[in-house]
Amino acid sequence: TTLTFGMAHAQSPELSDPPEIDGEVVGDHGSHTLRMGIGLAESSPQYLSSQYFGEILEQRTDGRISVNVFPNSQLGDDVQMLEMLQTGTLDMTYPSSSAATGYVEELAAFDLPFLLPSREAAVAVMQSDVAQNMLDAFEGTGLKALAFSENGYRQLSNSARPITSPEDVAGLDVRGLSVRTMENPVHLAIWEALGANPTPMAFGELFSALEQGVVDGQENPWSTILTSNFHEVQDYGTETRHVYTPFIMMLSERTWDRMAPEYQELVQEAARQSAEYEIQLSAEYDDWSRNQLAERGMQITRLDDEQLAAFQDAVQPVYEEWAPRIGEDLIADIQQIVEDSSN
Ligand code: TF8
Repeated sequence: TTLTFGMAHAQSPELSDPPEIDGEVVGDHGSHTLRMGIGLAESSPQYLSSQYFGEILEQRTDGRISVNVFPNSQLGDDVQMLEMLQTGTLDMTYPSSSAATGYVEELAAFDLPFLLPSREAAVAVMQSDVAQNMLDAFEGTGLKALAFSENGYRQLSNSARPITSPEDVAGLDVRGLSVRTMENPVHLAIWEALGANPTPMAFGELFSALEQGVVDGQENPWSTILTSNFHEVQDYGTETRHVYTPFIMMLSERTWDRMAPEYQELVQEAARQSAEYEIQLSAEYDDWSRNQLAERGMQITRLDDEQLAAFQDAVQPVYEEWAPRIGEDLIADIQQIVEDSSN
């Protein structure tokens, strides 16, 4: 055995093994090598479940379909990679739903703050007909949307000061926090409502922007903050849980159209199975990541009910502006699913 010194921290939590792959090997319909670009690092649930997706396809086609996963935004960012899928220069990607609202506007419902109060509620919504309709609505965009999974609850990190209230974000006698957001109008509205100075930016540029102080902070799930090493350049974290962001596994429609129907069915099934696994991994990562970040020196604030309510009140204008545009009926349907899921 080799003893590794200086390994003060575990690299990942106790993670569930991927579910066993079963099912027959399907018939020979030729070979496909699928290139898949993702935003996050090799240690992320996004990467681990993408690898699992590839294993399912390899096993069930005797290696005729294989998947090469390119992590760390090395092929581009969510928005860029979606465009690459449209033109057929990339086969697959795994963006946040927030990056795809330009194709299917209804997806912006997921960007509304404090809409999904629990992971159970979020999963119920992602498995509902409402969500399936959103995936189906990609028809004709050049993108085949395969399955929803979990990016997760977004939390605020920054390098300037501990944040416990919207006033801390806005800054009374100091300047407001500059916060990097995704390139999504609802997220911009959220951070404007909180008094921040929001700056939309591609995820791939974020680490160096934080490092160089181009922005003070950003917001992402604890697991992303950890696996992207943001704690090296961000001293403070606040558990705001202000938005639950889904991921969507995406395939280029051009690639899809080149596949035999039996392969298409298999790809769809493998996407669902790996999405389920990703949600499980993401849940296992979440609290563990917050504790790891604390151990690595990030000062983490958990908000009590009153403090959380102050954030919820401050973002009410986002609903007033955006609910009519996204669709009141759609939002009501989602709220109904949330309510049913807690009974
Ligand atoms: C963001 C998103 C991203 C993911 C990933 C890069 O902040 O949360 O972390 O979509 O693909 O841009």
